[in-house]
Amino acid sequence: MGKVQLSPSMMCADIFKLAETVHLFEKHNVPYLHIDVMDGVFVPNIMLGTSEIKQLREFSKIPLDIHLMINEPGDRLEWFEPRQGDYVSVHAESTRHLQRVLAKIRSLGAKPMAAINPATPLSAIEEIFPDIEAVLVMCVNPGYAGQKLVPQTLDKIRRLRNMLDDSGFPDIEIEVDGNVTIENAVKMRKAGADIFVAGTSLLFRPGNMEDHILNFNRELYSV
Ligand code: S6P
Ligand code: MG
Repeated sequence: MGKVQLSPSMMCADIFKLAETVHLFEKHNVPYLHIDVMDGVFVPNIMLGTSEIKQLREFSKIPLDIHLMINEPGDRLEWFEPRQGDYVSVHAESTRHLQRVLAKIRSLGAKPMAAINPATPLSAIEEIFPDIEAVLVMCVNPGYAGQKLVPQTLDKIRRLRNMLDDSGFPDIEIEVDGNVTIENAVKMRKAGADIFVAGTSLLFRPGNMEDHILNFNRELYSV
């Protein structure tokens, strides 16, 4: 298992406080900014696009964790100008040629990640372990913030961690996305998660964001 890493979900951020929010993430060495890209077709919502990504890149050096919830992502990868240090995740359900799209992400210089919805079995990705650096386990159905954990995804994280370790890929990281509260994050960590997408359940909940970061660090680093 790798180290605990936070990836704040920027679609949950208050756009009027964006600068101070990103500065706070820099102060606390947050390793990624999670960028949800939704096309209104693969998921029933439309979210962050190329101009937000460009502006964030100009403002901060924090690598991006670009979560593509769009149909046929392979045709549009260049739009997001993937960089070294970034993660780009594509859904196994969104393309007929998952391996080709993952290989293209690598050829563009970023780290490929395969994403799976709660209903998608682990067998959908077991053949492409050599092509990825991480798996994104969706713990809610993608499309919206503020949803409740699909409970069986906890055991799925555990089975995935075992499958990765047993098949010789112990360095592949597991990212979890959806309803990552402190309480759920502790369970997800025990199951084998490394990267935690922090939305309205964690950093963007009411209260002081810096306290939420410190509290997460305190609770998670001791698990
Ligand atoms: C959902 C998206 C996520 C959300 C995040 C929100 O489709 O992929 O990244 O932004 O899950 O977090 P929360 O805590 O509101 O569920
Ligand atoms: Mg996401």
